Amino acid sequence: MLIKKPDDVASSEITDEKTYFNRRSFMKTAAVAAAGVTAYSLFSKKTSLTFAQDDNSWKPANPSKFNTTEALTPYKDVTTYNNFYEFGTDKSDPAENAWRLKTNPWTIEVNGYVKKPATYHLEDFVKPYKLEDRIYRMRCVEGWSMVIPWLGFPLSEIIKRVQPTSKAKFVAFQTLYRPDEMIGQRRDVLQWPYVEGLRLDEAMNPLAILAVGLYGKTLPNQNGAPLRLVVPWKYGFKGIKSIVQIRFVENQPPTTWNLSAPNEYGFYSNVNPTVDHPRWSQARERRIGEFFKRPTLMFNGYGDQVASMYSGMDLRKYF
Ligand SMILES: Nc1nc2c(c(=O)[nH]1)N[C@H]1C(S)=C(S)[C@@H](COP(=O)(O)O)O[C@H]1N2
Ligand SMILES: [Mo]
Repeated sequence: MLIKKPDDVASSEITDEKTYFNRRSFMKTAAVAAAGVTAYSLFSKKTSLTFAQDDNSWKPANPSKFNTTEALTPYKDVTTYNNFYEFGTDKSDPAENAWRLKTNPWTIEVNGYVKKPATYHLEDFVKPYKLEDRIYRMRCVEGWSMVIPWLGFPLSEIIKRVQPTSKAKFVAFQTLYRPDEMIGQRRDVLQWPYVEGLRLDEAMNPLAILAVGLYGKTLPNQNGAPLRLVVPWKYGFKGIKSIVQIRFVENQPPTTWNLSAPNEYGFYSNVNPTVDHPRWSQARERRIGEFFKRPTLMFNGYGDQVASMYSGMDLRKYF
């Protein structure tokens, strides 16, 4: 990770206390990253990757009304048990390989059916928004779950800013393609770049956020730095990482896991314990850190906020 000297921090990055890319949070992040690197060098790879992060005492600085009160998954698990195939297919690969990703400078292209298409520097893209700590249940299609305190802002804020036209019905997202750094992209395990999509009303739902951090700090690369999608009522794979393009389109866009195995992964991918994956049940899940499985909740427990978007839809057909 590139750690800038204070003098190198551009004035455009210095904003008010409530916004994110300010000098102080940047410096805190740099300190944590440095501590992680130091600890990392003490231990052998794949065994104990430790961070200067006190899991039990952490409290959200800007809590959201949507937060679950369930126990947080420890920082170490959130940042070492990952799916990010751009860095390899093992759970431990992203933590081991994602340091290669250069996240600064970073640009995000917004295009398609919008009144204000633009290419933004990350700092300009996120600067207007107040960040919240969003403590969400996350459920992977593989049958495990975590409770993660994301730091982010509603995706709807970006959508309002760029002003979709009446033709825009879906939002399509794309991850960076850079095989020099994303070494998993040198193999054809998936079609690169990774792509995902949401219907426009799903994207406008207040639960859908763009995350720039977790546990109050910038996102570790393995979790999708510098900017990733989080949609807590859907399986984890909808939460596309390291986003470089957001496109407003008329028709349902292709999605990576649907391209890879169309009978196993649909476009909607709502967490639904009554629709089994063709190769395993989705009725239960193992919360990382717990021994016994627990029942999976419809829409991952977010039905009150999202079920109305799917009324009248056959969720077995539109899985
Ligand atoms: N670009 C990209 N985004 C991705 C993935 C991926 O392989 N590549 N994996 C997805 C899957 S399957 C899951 S479960 C979540 C995992 O996010 P986490 O590692 O931050 O918990 O990221 C999703 N986003
Ligand atoms: Mo997943």
